[in-house]
Amino acid sequence: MASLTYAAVTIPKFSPPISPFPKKQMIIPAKPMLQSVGAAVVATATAAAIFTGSAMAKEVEVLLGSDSGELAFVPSLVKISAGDKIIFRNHSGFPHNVIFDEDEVPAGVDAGKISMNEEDLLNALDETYTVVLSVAGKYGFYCAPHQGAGMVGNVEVN
Ligand SMILES: [Cu+2]
Repeated sequence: MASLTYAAVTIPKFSPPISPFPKKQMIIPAKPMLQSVGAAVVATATAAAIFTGSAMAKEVEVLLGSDSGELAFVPSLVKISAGDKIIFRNHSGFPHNVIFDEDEVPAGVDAGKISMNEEDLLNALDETYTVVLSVAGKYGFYCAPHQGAGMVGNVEVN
């Protein structure tokens, strides 16, 4: 009995903890940079190129699920400029995910590279998925679990 108890206690130590939200690593805090635009621009040419790129990019937030619990992206149409960041934020009615339709992306864009994996789901309130779209054109995306319920959206990148 003692050895069984010992084994039961120690076994979990052999399992490395699995991060449930590996995509979170993709989120880069840009706001502090925005506040130091002036300083960045007068810095070295290399640094200025990097910082102005970040500072000029906009962030647009899209809620997954409406305030009233509707299965929808809010807003469902997003208009941005190339290089802007879209932050999809889990809001209600989850789990959700964000899949760009391979038939509704500009030529040359790999929908898989800008989408979550179909099996990945945002399960917690305010969990986010962030994507930067750098190619102009029209994009269509959907939530895999709720596509049939009309949870779809569009992006226009200029
Ligand atoms: Cu959904």
